[in-house]
Amino acid sequence: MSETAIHVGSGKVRELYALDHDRLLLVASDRISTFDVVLPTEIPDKGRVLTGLSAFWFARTRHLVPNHLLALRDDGRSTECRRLEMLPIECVVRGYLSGSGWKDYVATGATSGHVLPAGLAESDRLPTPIFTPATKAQEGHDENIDARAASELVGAERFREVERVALALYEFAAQYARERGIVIADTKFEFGLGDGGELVLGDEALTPDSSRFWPADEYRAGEAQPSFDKQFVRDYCESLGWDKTAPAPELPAEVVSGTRARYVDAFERITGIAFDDYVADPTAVLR
Ligand code: Q0N
Repeated sequence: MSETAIHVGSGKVRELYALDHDRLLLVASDRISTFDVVLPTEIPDKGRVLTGLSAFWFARTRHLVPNHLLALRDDGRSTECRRLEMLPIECVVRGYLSGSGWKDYVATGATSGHVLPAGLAESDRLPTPIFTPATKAQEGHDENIDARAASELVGAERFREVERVALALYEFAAQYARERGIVIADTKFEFGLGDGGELVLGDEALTPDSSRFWPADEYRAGEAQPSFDKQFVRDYCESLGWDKTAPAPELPAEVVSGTRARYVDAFERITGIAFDDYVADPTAVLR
């Protein structure tokens, strides 16, 4: 007799199911997106790598904030989690100037209301990490918002709390990953509230899908950085002259295997656990 999981939501690469009144099941697929389009070709074990990495961080950041993780399923890609009341903002922390933060800076000298020093270059490390919240767009791109707009959405006191906690999580993880050869340039957290109104970290956290991971040994300020995980995929798609609108091209076997190897490498570098050991027993990341 197995329980019935009711499908309640889809992301580009993940599915969400309700297990009961209090619990959800978050399932990470092997789908991959680039330039905001999901590719027709899957990357074997990508969902397991992201699930294991996220659970590793949840287990190691409990001292900073409670999180929604209840258990990992034996498949290594499914996380049982506490059902939360999610906050209506994306909690982004940037340690480096890239993506929309860089675009905002070029246009205005600021991002999410943080006025930055003049003369910064693309991919520069920021003087100190900054909290740059964004709206949760139903479709299209999230929009960066300032502290006032975010405070209107979650309340001023809750805003100060998520800013403090998100910065603490980023600083902990960025230092940990940097010592293992990976720059976490920026990352997005999603928080919710538990039954007692307490702040709880949800979603997946500190994975290459929710963050920019850069190989530290190739880091050079002043230009766009190669993505740790998706660079082969992007380079291949660019080489075809694909116009970045759906449908995306199929990936050849060597791009698939090279990309899978990058995900597994990121997992093993950060966790210090052999990926095969995780597959044999997902609880290995929780100890
Ligand atoms: C929730 N999302 C956005 C999967 C990812 N613990 C939770 N409690 C209540 N709601 C959510 C969570 C979590 N995590 C998070 N939507 C609902 C990300 N989803 C989108 C759909 O695919």
